[in-house]
Amino acid sequence: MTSEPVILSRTQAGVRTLTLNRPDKLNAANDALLLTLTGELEAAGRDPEVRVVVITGAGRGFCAGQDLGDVSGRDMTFTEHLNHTYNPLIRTIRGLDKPVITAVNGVAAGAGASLALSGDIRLWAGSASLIEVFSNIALVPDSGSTWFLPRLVGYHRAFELMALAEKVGPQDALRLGLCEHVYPDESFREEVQQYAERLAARPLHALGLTKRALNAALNSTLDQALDLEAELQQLAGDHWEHEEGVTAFGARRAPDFRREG
Ligand code: T3D
Repeated sequence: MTSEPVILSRTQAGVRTLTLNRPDKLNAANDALLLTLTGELEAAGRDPEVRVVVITGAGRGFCAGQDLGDVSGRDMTFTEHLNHTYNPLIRTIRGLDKPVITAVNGVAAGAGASLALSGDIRLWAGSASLIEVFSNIALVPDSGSTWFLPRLVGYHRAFELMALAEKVGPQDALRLGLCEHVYPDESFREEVQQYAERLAARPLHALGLTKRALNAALNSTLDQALDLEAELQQLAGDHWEHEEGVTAFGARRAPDFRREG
């Protein structure tokens, strides 16, 4: 008997789409899903064909967090489990030197909410929602939610969302800065692909350095940020992409950042 893969992978026009594929459970995460997703992200990072990664969910959910059916009888402590599964996943997303889009097609709950927030760009469908559901089962928000959410909405709003586990819908998510765009359900997957292709045409090396600088700046002083910008600007300025951008500007044509330098 062959079972369905927990992660579906497809590449189109430089965009690798990784789809969480446990739709009957709203893509609740088991270890196989988490470890496979991390491995797929690492592989996408190494693959020169891939310029942008999209993470989305099959069916009506994005990710309902930890599969609660998988917890009892586990031979790991919570700490060990987080360090083995969720934490490497979130670190891989933030550390990848390619843009990662989280395409939130439906409910994102618990660690699924953290995953939804972890993308460089967060695109939501009209029926998407986010719930910091952890307190419903008397757990602490994990997988980065305590880091992402207060930076987006401030301490007090973050605490309230976590304490009351209230559902945030797309309009509130836009207002609060939890997502960049909301698209209708019917055209969501096409809109995500179009957006990702737009991003894929941008200078990949420079975007990777930009991501590195922004991630570092979230935890640095202005002086440290200025120093890192100066260092990374040298790497960007020495790269063929920069020459292509300047040449294209002078020639009054669109730059071609997809060609190999
Ligand atoms: O290392 C560690 O273990 C610690 C890490 C923790 C990380 C976490 O993520 S803790 C939080 C775990 N997640 C939850 O507590 C969420 C539980 N689910 C819900 O609260 C609700 O399902 C939703 C709000 C997400 C969606 O509600 P609704 O009404 O749209 O759907 P539903 O009917 O509740 O769920 C549909 C099916 O998915 C249902 O199965 P059934 O009855 O049709 O066979 C339901 O049991 C299943 N499902 C949903 N979430 C989970 C799940 N099955 C297993 N685990 C889930 N998390």
